[in-house]
Amino acid sequence: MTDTLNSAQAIALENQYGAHNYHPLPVVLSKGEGVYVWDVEGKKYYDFLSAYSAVNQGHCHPKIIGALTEQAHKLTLTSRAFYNDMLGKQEKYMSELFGYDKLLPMNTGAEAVETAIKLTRKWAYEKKGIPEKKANIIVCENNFHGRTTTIISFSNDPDARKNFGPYTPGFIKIPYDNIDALENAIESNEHIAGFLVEPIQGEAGVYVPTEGYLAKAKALCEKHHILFIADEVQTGIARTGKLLAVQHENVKPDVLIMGKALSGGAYPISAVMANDNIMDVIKPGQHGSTFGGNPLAAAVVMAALDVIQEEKLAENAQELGTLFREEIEKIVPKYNLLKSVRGKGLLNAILINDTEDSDTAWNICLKLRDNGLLAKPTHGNIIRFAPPLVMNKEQLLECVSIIDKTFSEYN
Ligand code: IF1
Repeated sequence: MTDTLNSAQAIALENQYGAHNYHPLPVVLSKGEGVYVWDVEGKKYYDFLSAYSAVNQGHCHPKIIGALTEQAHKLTLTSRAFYNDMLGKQEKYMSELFGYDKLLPMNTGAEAVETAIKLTRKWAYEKKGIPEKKANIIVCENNFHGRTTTIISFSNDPDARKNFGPYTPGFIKIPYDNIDALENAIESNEHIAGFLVEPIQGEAGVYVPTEGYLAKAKALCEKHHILFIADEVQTGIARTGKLLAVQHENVKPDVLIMGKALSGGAYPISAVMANDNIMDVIKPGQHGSTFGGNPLAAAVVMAALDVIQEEKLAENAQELGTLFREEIEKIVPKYNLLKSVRGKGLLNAILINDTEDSDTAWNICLKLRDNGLLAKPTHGNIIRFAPPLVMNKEQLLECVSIIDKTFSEYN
């Protein structure tokens, strides 16, 4: 079926033939370029979601697409049963850029989180001396780390976990951004192997922790010989104004998890990085995946990381993020519905003056769509705003005026 569909036809096909595991905003996109996307009727929008921070480099970045297409004509997949000429280059590139001895390449963010959990447990048994099957990993309430059965086992989101049991044991939940809670959990539980944390809780509603939280948490982990595991799948790759969000506090995780914008949205790529003393517990045949470490991903990720550095996207995110929050703060007093704005770099959220289970944020996103800006609520009263990091000042100010106009029309 290659004939062009209109929006209604495309939506009808998905409703009939697709699992209903999403409730998308009613817009059908067919083209993307930089900060813009177009629907099948040709209407142009600003993309203020960036596929949940996977398209940091902008839609269809020519350098990334060029690398993808060039490699696609050569060799796309060999499996790891053999070597390929691209993976070593990617591993060296990322080892030097992020400052770790080793990279374990995977495909999705959840796969990388699962990999980090397996790595931490194995390290705990073989290096820390925790009795087998007794390792505990501390996680935070309102976390989002993916949707596999083990990961949702430590979620407290009923939608993410209900009726998917039985659940994987070995996780201890504590409140986010609470150092005392972390210290208490470490001191009142035995066999702690790691602490898995999002430097900013994205899905929970862009919760930026108190300045110093990550550094204090890392220090506690060091003191108690516990691995500090940073999930930078959403906050990484320049999104918050630094290459990694943990760098705002000069924290070096023991285990670093990345995904999404590692590829600029052109290909599923994720990664776990650690130094040899941790990564060497994984021996041949103990972990992997069919596509993990494929040459096509390697070509894409090196181009995507080049773009981040060449176009100084972290610096741009830092500058435009500050401008965005300043400009939104100016319009907050105008609207009862507009409670506040928070975030770091170009990972921001607007809090709506309504309840979490209301549909106000959704309805506002429908109006934003009509006014040419695409965003999605994370909860009934929180709208995440995360444009591609290639946005310029004029475009950002135009988006602020679209948001202002939308709230003025909403009643
Ligand atoms: C969905 C949320 C965001 C992530 C962090 C790991 C993963 C994610 C911090 C897993 C993925 C995605 C998943 C996607 C929507 C989106 C999302 F709303 F689900 F929670 F961004 F906030 N760690 N987040 O944010 O990576 O396996 O998806 O590649 O599932 O609806 P993945």
